[in-house]
Amino acid sequence: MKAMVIGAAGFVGGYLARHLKQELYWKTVLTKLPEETLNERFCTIIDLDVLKPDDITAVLLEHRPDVIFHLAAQSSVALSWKNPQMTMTVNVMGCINLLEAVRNIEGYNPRILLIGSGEEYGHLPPDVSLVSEETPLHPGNPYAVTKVTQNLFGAMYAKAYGMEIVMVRAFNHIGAGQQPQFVAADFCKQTAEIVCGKRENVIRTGNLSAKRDFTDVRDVVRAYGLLAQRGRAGEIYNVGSGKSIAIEELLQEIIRLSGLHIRTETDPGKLRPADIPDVRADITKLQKDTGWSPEIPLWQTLCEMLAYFIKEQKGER
Ligand code: A2R
Repeated sequence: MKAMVIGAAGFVGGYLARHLKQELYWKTVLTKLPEETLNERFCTIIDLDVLKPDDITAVLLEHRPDVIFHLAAQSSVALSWKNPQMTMTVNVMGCINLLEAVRNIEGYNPRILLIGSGEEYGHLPPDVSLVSEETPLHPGNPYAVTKVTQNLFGAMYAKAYGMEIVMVRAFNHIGAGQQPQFVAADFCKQTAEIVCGKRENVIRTGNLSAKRDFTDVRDVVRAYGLLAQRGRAGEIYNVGSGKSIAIEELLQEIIRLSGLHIRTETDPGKLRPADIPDVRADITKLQKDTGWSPEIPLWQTLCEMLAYFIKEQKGER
C-alpha cells in the first residue's frame, strides 16, 4: 500500500507519517518535511503547494498513491478571522485542486481522506452537547465554514463521480509538538515556564467552564489509518473521545502533574464571546465501521506535553 500525506510538516502530519511507517508499513509520500527525518525506504519527501493544480497532477502521476490523506490547511481559527480570504483559498481551493487532479487522471481512483473539524457543528442549541454526524451544522467562524465547504465538496465528488472520498470531523486533538495557540498546549507551556523559573507563579486562562472533547493525536492518526481502510466512501465520520471535560479540569490536571502550587488568573484577552458551553463527539459510526477506540489516557498525553515544553525551556530540544 502506498500513501501520500499532504501537509505532513504540520502537527498531525508528523504523527500520521510515523504511524503509517511504523505500524501500517505503508510506503509514504510526504509533502514538506516532517519534524524528524523518516527512513527513506518508506518515505519520499516532496514539496507540494496545493494551490498549484499542475504540480498536484504531476506528483500524483509520478507516485500514484493508493491512499491520500489531505491535511494541508490554514488550521488556525484566530488567523481565519484575520484572513478569511487566505483561509478559504487554502482550505477550499486547495481541496478542489486535489479532487480535480485525481478526477482527471484516467483509471485512477485512490482512497482520499479529507480532514474537517468538530468546529463545523458550531453553535449548538442549549440542550445539545453530544453531536452525531447528522447534527445540523452552524459554523461560527471562517475556519469552520471552510471545513464545512471542503467536506461538502468531498461528499458531492464522491456521489457525482464515484470517487473513494471519506470525510472526517476531528474534535480537539492534543500532543507533544502542538502550537501553544491551542488551550492544552498553552497551559502546558505556561506551566513549563513556571517549572523552569522563567515566569511568575500564575497561569493566565480564558473561559474555564467550557467543556471540550480531547483525544491524543496518536489515537487520532490511528483512526485516520482505519478510516482510510474501512471508512465508507461519501460518508462523514466524527473522530473524538466521546467524552468532554471542563477546561478547568484539564488545567488542574496539568498543575497537579507539575507538582507545584500554581495560581490561575483570567485573561480577558483569552475570553471568547459566545463560547460553546459543552460539546462532545458521538463516535458510534466510527466505532461501528472501524472498531476504533481511543487508548491513550488524557493524563499521559498532558504529562508528555508538559515534558516537551520543559525540555524546550531548558534548550534541550
Ligand atoms: O503553512 P505551513 O508551511 O506550516 O504548511 C502547512 C500546510 N499547508 C500547505 N501545504 C501545501 N500547500 C499549501 N498551500 C499549504 N498551506 C498550508 O498544511 C502545514 O504543514 C499543514 C497543516 O498543518 P497544521 O497547521 O499544523 O495543522 P494540523 O494541526 O496538523 O491539522 C491537520 C488537519 C488540518 O486540515 C486541520 O484543519 C485539521 O487537521 O484539524
